[in-house]
Amino acid sequence: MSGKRVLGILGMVVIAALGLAGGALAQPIVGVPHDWQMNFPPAYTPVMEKVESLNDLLLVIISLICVFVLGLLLYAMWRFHAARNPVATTTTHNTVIEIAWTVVPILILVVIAIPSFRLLYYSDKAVDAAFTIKVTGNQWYWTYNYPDHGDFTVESRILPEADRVKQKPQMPRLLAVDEEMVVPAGTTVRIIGTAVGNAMHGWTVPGFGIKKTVIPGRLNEGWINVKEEGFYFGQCSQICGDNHSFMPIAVRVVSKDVFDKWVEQKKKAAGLAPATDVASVTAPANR
Ligand SMILES: [Cu+2]
Repeated sequence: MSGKRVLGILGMVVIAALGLAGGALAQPIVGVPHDWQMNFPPAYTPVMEKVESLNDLLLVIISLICVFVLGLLLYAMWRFHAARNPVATTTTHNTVIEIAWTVVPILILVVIAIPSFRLLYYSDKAVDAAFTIKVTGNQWYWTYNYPDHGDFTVESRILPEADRVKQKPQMPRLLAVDEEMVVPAGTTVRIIGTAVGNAMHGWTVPGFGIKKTVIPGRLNEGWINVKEEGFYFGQCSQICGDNHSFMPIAVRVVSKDVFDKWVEQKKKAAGLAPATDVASVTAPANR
C-alpha cells in the first residue's frame, strides 16, 4: 500500500469521525447505486415491492416462452430435415394449431395485463395520504413545496464537487444536493409534479418505484411511503437540456419528530410560523 493511499484512508477515517461527531449524518445513506450492481435496487416502498414482484412474474413467463420456442425450433430442425423428408409434404394449414397459437398468446397477454393494470392503478393515486409535496422541475434544479404545511419551498440544487468534499463528504458524488426533500418514515406522502420553463423533467427515485414525468402546465400524481430512515437518491430521467445530468434528486427520510421540527424551522424561516412562536414578532415581508 503506498503512502499516498494510507494518507487517503486516514483522511477518510478522520472525515467520517468528524461527520459522526458533528451529527452531520443522522440518517444513513441507504438508497444509492453500488458498484457492479446488476439488478433492481432493494425495494424501499410498497410500490417498488410490487414492481419487483411483477418483474419476477414476467421473468418466469418470458423464460418459459423462450425455452418453448427454442424447443420447437430444435424439434422442427430435426423432424423436418430434408434428409428425413425426401418428398415434401403438401400440408397447407391445420385449424387446431392455428386456433391454439392465436388463443394461447391472448391468454398469456391477459395473465400479464391483470397484475400490470392493478399495479398501474395502485401506484397512480395515494389512498389516505398524510400530506402532499409538490415537486417542480426547474431548469435545472428541483423545488419542493409543502402545501399542507403552509406551502414553504425547498430549493434543491446539486452541490458542486468542491463544496461536497467540504460540506458533505459522505454524500455520493454528483448526487449530493444542498437541501434534500424531507419526508417522515412510514408515512404515505402524495407527490404531485409539474415543471416550469420549457422542458419536461423526470422525478425518479429507483428504489421508490416512482418515475414521474413532470410537464409544464400539467400536474402528475404519484406517492411514496418509505419504511426506513435514510438518504435516498435518484436523477432526472427526462433528457431535459444542458444540465440534465446535474439535477439529482435527494430525499432524506427522518422520524416523525424530526420531520415536525424540520417543518417548524422551515415555516419560521419562511415567516409562516404563528406569531406566538416567533421571538421577535414582525410582520412577514411580502407574503
Ligand atoms: Cu431535468
